[in-house]
Amino acid sequence: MFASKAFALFAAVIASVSAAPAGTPTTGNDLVSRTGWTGVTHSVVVGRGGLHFDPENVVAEIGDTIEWHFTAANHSVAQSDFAHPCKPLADGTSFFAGFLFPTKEGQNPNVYQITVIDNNPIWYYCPQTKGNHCQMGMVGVVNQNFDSQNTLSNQKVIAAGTGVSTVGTIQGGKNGGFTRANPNPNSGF
Ligand SMILES: *[C@@H]1O[C@H](CO)[C@@H](O)[C@H](O)[C@H]1NC(C)=O
Ligand SMILES: [Cu+2]
Repeated sequence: MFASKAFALFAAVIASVSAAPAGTPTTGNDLVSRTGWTGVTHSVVVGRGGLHFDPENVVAEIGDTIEWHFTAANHSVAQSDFAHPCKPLADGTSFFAGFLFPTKEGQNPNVYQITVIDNNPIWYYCPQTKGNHCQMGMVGVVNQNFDSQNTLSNQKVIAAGTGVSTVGTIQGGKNGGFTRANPNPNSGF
């Protein structure tokens, strides 16, 4: 029952992703004009060192860009919240990069970017279900609240006990995420 529901979600995701071809900015540019663009980009390398985001903890200002570079395997990036890792946000506003970055070696020619629109922590995960990447600790955060118990190590404990990962159906979400050709090939390396 659960598995077929997850499959239906994946089918919906694939349909929505193909409607927004790789390299086509969608809502990202609108967000930049609304938040004010700082010109600062934080690169995160996906899959370096195994099931890991590197760095997995980023501190960013409003208007900064977070840019994920995908190395070998078939990873993605999706937004969750601290209490519910490996799942999209309940209100449907998560970003999800899609499974558009399968890579045999080196890094994928495309990156995925979001814009930081407020000071709230942004928790995210790799939703790859083959190998349970999120449950294995493939989670990351932007602007963690360092004064709270919501730490990355606690997030990994909750993720380890979470059932099969699911994803939302939109690529951009409230952070205006979009896929584009890699503008900074060596950034993060
Ligand atoms: C990547 O992973 C997704 C989700 O598991 C899967 O649907 C897709 O077929 C995979 N792509 C490749 C090229 O292996
Ligand atoms: Cu992964």
